[in-house]
Amino acid sequence: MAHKAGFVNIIGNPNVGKSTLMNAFIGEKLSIITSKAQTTRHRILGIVNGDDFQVILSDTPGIIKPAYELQESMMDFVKSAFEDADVLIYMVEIGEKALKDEAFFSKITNSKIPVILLINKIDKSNQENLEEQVQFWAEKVPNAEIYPISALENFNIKEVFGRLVELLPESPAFYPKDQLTDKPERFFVNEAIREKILMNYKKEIPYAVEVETEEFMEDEDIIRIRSVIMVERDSQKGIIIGHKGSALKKVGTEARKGLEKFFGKKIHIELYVKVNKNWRSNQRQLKRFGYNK
Ligand code: GDP
Ligand code: K
Ligand code: MG
Repeated sequence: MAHKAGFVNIIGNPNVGKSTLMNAFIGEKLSIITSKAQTTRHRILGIVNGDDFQVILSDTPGIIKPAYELQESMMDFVKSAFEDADVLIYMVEIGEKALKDEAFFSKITNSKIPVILLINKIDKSNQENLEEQVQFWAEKVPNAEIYPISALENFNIKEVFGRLVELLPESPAFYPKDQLTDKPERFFVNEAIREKILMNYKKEIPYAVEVETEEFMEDEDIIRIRSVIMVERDSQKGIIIGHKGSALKKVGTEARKGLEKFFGKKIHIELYVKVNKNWRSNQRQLKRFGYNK
């Protein structure tokens, strides 16, 4: 059989389950997942390799109306997902209504590349409800093939993946067959820490945080990591650290456990907090953190 390879881009509203789907396809936790919108900030490639295929998936931030510069570059990642895809996955969740952003929505309905529309979280729905949803989306996006799935419970994931491979063009692989992602190890460290920050602090705090890993030293049986948690204001620094350092310590412990699973090695992690005034609105800082092309 001829070799197939190509790019599959996943787009959709915040929190519909895009990152969960990407991880389900890959079988690894590449993308961080929380119940909060804007958990995913970058475009992350996940590569699934087989003897006769290479599927390059990209997980993107959810579709939002940008309110500050960080969000603008997050939306650039989403827009670029239309440009280089062989297949587009448009993900919605059960009960969702069509996008309010007409211009963006028409990009999907007028797409020249094949669109697979996934209705996710069907574990939360009944049959009648589901049939209604399929009907609704079939009318809204007539150019799409529709599949109900549960990314969380791995329902219909294999079937959808098989269809993706069918839709890809004949092509040699784009990446070495043992490569899982385009992002460096430090990126996953930053993300693991940011995930714990999203889970441990309320309101605006997680959105004001960026993580930078200054040291990543891998020995035979341990990885030594030092990372800085950047916030926008002094008041946020105190909140992150918490009473006698307890909050920061909790983040460190939880991130360490996640990273030990991810890397399959013992981890030593050192965290500290720094104020980087208004980094979210500063072009130079955003560039430094990898948000600008
Ligand atoms: P994203 O913002 O689109 O990347 O969504 P995430 O993958 O971060 O998931 C958002 C939330 O939805 C998380 O709490 C997930 O556990 C949850 N979720 C994702 N897929 C499913 C699913 O199939 N069923 C249910 N019940 N929850 C899901
Ligand atoms: K999320
Ligand atoms: Mg996500």
